[in-house]
Amino acid sequence: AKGPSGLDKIVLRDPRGFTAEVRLYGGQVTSWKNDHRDELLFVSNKAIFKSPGAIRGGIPICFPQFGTHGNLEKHGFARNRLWFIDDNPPPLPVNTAIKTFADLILKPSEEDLKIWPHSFEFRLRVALGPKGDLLLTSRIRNTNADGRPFSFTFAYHTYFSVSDISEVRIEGLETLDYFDNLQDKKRFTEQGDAIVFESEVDKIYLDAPPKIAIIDHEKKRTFVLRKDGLPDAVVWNPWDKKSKTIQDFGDEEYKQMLCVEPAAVEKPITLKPGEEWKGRLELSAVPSSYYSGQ
Ligand code: TA6
Repeated sequence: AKGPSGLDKIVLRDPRGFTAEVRLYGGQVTSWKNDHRDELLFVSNKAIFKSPGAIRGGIPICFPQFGTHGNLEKHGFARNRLWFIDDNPPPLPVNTAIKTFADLILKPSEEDLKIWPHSFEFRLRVALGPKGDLLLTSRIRNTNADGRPFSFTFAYHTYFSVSDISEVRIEGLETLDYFDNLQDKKRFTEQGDAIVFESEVDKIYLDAPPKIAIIDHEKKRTFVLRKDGLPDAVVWNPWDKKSKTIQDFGDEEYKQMLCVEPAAVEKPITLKPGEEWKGRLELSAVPSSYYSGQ
């Protein structure tokens, strides 16, 4: 799936060897590697990188609808559209340490307007931070000419690469309320300590804190997620049975992945014409010994 420029992806490189790759198809980050060339995001061996489906892995963008919370196709249409590169993006703030970034834009086609009758401009900035952090900023603007507001739900459906799902725990979500997709989207309160995995999980944690950690004991690696503008956090692992029903996903791959997805689901975002919403995600991967938990 190539854009008009003939490109299918942009590769960002920082001087210390971190890299990130973002595809025009879906505006989707499909690789983020540290200075040892370790892949930090999960992408399925069965992933298909072209229309009509979404790419199984990396960071699909769910917009203008998360999941089945509305009557659009599941997770909205942004993840299976061709975005374009902004060759002349607005500059970075003056005193930022970021040097490497790319801006992708999605605007609705005539066909999209039939599905979701709202004019918008979605600008996704993907950047590598000074320590190799992966920074995603989404700016969504209502460009309706006739004064109509619109509402949407959203998620960065992030697939992390982990050594073994049984050796992983999440910190930051304990004691929160969540909707459980496996139990008719009913509301519960998390009772345990840190979140660990021994069966299928599909939950939307509500009003999650701005910082969440994924601790991979076997790899001795901790992912730190920082989010802004995105109150909720979805956690998903399909486990063995569900995996077999997903065509573009290997039967055993659930062991090597975990989705933790900063999102705005419970309370949709509403924008009046001319208004803009901003949702940010910052990811860093650090040796667990550096992570103090604070
Ligand atoms: O974010 C979790 C979820 O909504 C799950 O319900 C699960 O189905 C997953 O997303 C993947 O959805 P997809 O449409 O990409 O197969």
